Amino acid sequence: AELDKTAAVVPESTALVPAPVDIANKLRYLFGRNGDYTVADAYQGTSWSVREKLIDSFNKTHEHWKKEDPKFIYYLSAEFLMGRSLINTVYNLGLEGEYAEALNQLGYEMEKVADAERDAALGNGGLGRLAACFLDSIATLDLPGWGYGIRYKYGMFKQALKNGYQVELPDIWLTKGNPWELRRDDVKFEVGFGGRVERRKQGNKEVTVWTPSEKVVAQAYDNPIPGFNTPTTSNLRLWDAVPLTEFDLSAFNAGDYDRAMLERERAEGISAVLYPNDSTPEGKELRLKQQYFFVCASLQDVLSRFKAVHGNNFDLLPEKACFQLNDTHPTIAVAELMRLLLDVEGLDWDQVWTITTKCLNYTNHTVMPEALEKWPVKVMAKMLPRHMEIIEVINEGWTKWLGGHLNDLAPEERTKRIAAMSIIHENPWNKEEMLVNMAYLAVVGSSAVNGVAAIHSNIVKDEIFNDFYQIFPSKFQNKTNGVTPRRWLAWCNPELASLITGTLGTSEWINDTEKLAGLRAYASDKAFQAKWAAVKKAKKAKLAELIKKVHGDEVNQNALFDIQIKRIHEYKRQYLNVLSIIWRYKQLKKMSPEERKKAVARVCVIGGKAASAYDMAKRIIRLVTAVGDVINKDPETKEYLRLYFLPDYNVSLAETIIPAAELSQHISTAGTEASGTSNMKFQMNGCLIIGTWDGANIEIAEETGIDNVFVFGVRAEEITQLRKERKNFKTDPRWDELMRDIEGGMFGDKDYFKPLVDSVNNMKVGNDWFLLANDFASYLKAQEDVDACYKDQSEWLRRSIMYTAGSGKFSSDRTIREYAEDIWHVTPSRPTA
Ligand code: C3B
Repeated sequence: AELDKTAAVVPESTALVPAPVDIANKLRYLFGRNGDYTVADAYQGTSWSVREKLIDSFNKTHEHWKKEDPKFIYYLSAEFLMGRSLINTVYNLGLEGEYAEALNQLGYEMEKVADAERDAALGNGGLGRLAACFLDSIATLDLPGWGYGIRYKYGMFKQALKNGYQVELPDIWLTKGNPWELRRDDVKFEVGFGGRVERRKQGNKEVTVWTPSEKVVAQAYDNPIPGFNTPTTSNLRLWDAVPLTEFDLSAFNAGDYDRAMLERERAEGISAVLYPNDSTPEGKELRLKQQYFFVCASLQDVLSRFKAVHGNNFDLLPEKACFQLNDTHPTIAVAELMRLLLDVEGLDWDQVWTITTKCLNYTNHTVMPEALEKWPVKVMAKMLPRHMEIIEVINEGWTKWLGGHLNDLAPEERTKRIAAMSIIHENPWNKEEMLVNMAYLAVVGSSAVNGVAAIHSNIVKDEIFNDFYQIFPSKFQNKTNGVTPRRWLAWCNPELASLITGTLGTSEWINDTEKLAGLRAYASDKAFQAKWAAVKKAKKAKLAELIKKVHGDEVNQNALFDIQIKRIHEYKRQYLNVLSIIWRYKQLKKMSPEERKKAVARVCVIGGKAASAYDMAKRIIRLVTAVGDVINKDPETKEYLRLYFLPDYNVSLAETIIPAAELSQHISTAGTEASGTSNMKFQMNGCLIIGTWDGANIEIAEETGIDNVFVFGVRAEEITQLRKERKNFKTDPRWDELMRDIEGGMFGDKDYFKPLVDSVNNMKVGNDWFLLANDFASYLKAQEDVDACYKDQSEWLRRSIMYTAGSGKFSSDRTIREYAEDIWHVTPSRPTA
């Protein structure tokens, strides 16, 4: 009999149920709670209630896109550093009034409730957070687009301090369930590894058959991504690895429990942990497995949707789908898309190569030469034998084509150039070993290659990929990074946002940050400056509260709040910051109490994680805590100078720290930081910058007015020469003094700090690769300029306002528009509200 389908039509979800009732409902039926809620309960009830509105919006958007069949952009990334979702979802969906009111009725404050959420920390740092900001902008701009990645069971490790040293604890983030995801039990794909490759005759055609020795299943989880001020809700699809057969029953029945569990463990191991490395790769096999796992599942998923609509008309694929490779991590996509179209769909090589290169694009995020991933041919051939074959054929074609193209060169020069550009090449450190250069594969296999800030894109063209640039100049582009002004200004700093909205007479700046330029007219207005200062003061009080909670100390809230938060890395030079803090301390010690009263007081905060195997970075953390231990207790100076390391720096901590910052430090050696993105977040929040002429600092200075920024240090063009001259470099006497202090045990732990001193101070070896000693004097001078400026509060506030006013360019909406127009060729498609 026909079922009456109308009987099953669900009314517009919970829209009809008042939010407080809905929250109580969720708590009762999902968690078995009846009144007497904790804050954690309030968070659960609220988020499960909000989730339904999110899913309504998600469904509407996807119904619309299904009908319209627009071209999609798929952002392939091993990392998505999403942070918390409740506030962002409520605000992006425009539900803040309703839910704040509902929570009030239940006796809770939204802010406290939001604090009960754990961060989704499926990323290391800048690269992962950029991917998250991009998703926010893609949805906000109504662009048909999804993110694709891995649903790590354990995200970025939790950092704790033990006696001042970093210890790493697992990030067990899924134990209480995750209201922001939807498991798609109908979306699963098999992913194989290892095994053998055979040719078989099929009719008069020879086909290639790969029989993997190991198979796992990729299980899809959707994470809806709400845009702001639009009905569009897009998607981040993350893959979880599960065993093919849930449980090997025969082995279990035979009493072999261990073997039965083996397959499960092996499969689950693939999506178990995020590699905690930032800007340097981990050459571990499991890492390649992770990369292939999510790329393979994502491409199968896209192809299966494409086929459902367009059948086998694969020439149409580049008009319906394009993929952005977020760094080299997903580069195996070049070989995988080839394989799927060749072996599974049975197309010809030339056709497949054209389709593949039209669909793929690659973003480079770092110039660190060691960070360009290279996999041993042996490893690749064993784990992905068919892909290795395909890469070999790609490389044969490529080097042959190069040979013809470089016809004009002398034979010797030509051979050298081809060898230098070969995707497969010798390991320079071990001639026995051949490597697959993933960055070269990405450049050859993509339509567009881009860097992430103007200076970085020039280094990409002129240095790292110069040979390729000479051959394909039009392939190379710049896309200066951006950050979402929703999370990083409007939602994390509502006080400043409302001052801006009140002053500009509109909140349109949230989606059109160029409008922030209107603040320039008020930069010197004393009354406006006073309001601006009051917001900063309130945010500083919040950070002071946090410091109190973590370290038990009250800090001087009139002091300059001076912040450096980012991954700990030698090239980012937290060490240089500490040296200048020690110098400041020593100067304060020499002063009379009267002189001290005239000094600018500072509260210095450093935060960031060190990769677990990065020994030098861990020593730097210990130096920060050891110096802090001395300074913060000194009764003579503690009113004027403090240094705190804030442990477990993550997205939500950044949302508290950045609005409170008055000075932020972006002091990488020129030419080493591809872009930086926290610099943009600080700028938006009216925080002054002390920085080198590096990454996006340059563009930020241009937009803010160079005179408003404390720029110091050598320029990128000088670096190569200066490194050569290191052995003859004459260090500043103040530098020598500080080296002696640390070496002499002024902060204890002499032996532990010795390698730190040696790394920058052993002139015989000519080290100090990141040129701290070269920039030391100009850095101290820039710090003096900071003090002088801070003494003139009106000038300081004028600059602060000019920062926010000049931040329009750094919205990720601008960045995404540029990607959409110049690389992806996707256009907005908005569902009706
Ligand atoms: C980072 C770079 O170190 C930053 O300069 C840049 O702003 C961001 O990427 C985003 O483009 N990066 C990273 O976090 N991890 C890598 N593996 C490589 C670069």
